[in-house]
Amino acid sequence: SCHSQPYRSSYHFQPPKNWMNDPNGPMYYEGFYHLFYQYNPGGAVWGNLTWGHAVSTDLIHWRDLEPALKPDEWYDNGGVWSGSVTICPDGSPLILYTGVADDLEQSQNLAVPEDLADPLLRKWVKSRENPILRHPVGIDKEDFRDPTTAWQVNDGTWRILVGAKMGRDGMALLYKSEDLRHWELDENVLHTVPGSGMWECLDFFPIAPFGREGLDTSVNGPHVKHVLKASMYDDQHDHYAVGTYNLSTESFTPINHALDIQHGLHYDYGKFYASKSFYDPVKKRRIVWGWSNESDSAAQDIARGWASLQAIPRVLWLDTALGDSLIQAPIEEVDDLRVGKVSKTDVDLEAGSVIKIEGSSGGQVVLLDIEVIFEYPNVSNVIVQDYGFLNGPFDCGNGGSAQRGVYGPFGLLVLTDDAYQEQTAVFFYIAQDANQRWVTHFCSDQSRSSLLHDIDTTAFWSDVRVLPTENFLSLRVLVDHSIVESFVQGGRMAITSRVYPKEAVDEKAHVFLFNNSTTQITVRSINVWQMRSITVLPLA
Ligand code: DQQ
Repeated sequence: SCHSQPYRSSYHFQPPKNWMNDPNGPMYYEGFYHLFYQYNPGGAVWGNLTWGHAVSTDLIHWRDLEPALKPDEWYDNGGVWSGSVTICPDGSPLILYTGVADDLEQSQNLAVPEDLADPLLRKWVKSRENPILRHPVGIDKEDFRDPTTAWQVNDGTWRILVGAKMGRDGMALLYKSEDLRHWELDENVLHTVPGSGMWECLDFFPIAPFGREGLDTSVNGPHVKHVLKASMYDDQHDHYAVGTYNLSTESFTPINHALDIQHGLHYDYGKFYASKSFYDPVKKRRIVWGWSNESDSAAQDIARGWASLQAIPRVLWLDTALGDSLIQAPIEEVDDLRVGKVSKTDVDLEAGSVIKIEGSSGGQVVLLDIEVIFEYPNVSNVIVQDYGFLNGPFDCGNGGSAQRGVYGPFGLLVLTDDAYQEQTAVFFYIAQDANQRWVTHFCSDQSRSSLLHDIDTTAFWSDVRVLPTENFLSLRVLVDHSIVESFVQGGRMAITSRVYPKEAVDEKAHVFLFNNSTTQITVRSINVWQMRSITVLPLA
């Protein structure tokens, strides 16, 4: 194309053109990873939803195929919406998805591959029994969607969840089946939270008590914990809780953090929504995909001809040090893209200093993988186990990286030009709360990221739990043109942001360490890798 496309991603998935939103039904089948996604074949805005389809052997290099499901039946004419894949005991995959009828009624529907011998599974057949689930009494026809992957319990019967709301109460409706085709609403809802609004794209899966290995969706037992994730329509964030799944009461109970908008845990405190996980039997891991929406105007999306990308696939495991939350890390396949490493150790960052990471100029500096470890500054009483601090005195939205405290802000400037006209700051800020306890915060500040207008430059932040044994703060940042993904303290929290620099593009984008606090900060180590460039291949 003659138009320059500085914001298209390289190693983050996006289709060759048009609109994309939620990841749907990710799975592994006969040598290929499959990713389906909400896709508008007709343009760069939300609408005409089909299931786009792409395949890969390594979750990094993708080939885009023709859409797997199109709106062509009375029950899905208004859109083939989100859903999941279940791998049946015979190894064959089955899609459950939400169809939207012309009158906006949402129903759950089933589709199976036409030819199981085709590892690309290019053709899918909708069941003649569709719709297999209509909205129950008490649930509005427009509040009933996004079926989960099914799991099988001890007696051989199956379960799924469907997101819903009753009044203002978001809930996970539980359905039972003997054959994965005929489903009955259980008298219990798996979980509900008063006042939380509509729950979209539910995800429910087991998690091992120790180690990084993932569990297949039907695994259960006395030591297994479960994760329930709800994409909350009201605040457009993916909320989750680690808890216990009690089969006799068919209920889920969070261990510590309630699954609510005000106090709950997020997968990501930035732009990451409608996520969907799957079990990868090849590398025995649970991987989650999440949608990262644009932050600029629809007019700009239309002019560019595309909108949205998928965050890098993340491996999930239990944070055993805390026991009530997850660790997220980019899949290890990302490391294979690393070239041209620049390293430094023991860097003293004087109060008020900015240090350019030499060697980060030239080449593909808009494609980076950065790992940095700071010494934890010598504050007293740094142990803060409490959560629910989001309304505390630190407010990153008010000044962002231009604030000045004793122990923050310090961190990185990425996609930043030499004159600092444009800078995306990802940084730590350690401050005392109302009870004089030191709390570590992390912020992704987009407020000075672009000279362009019509861009949402909201800052994203949250607190980070730091254990008494941790005398460091770690940060990993993936940069890919218009996406900046930060993984903090080994993946204990994450923030994804979208940025659109005008000047700090191509060879004019640089990386800096900065310390705007009044105290010297020590960088134990920093590694910056440039990443090889990749493009999604269109339909052959
Ligand atoms: N997106 C889909 C719905 C889902 C929403 C429609 C979440 O199925 O609830 O595109 O982003």
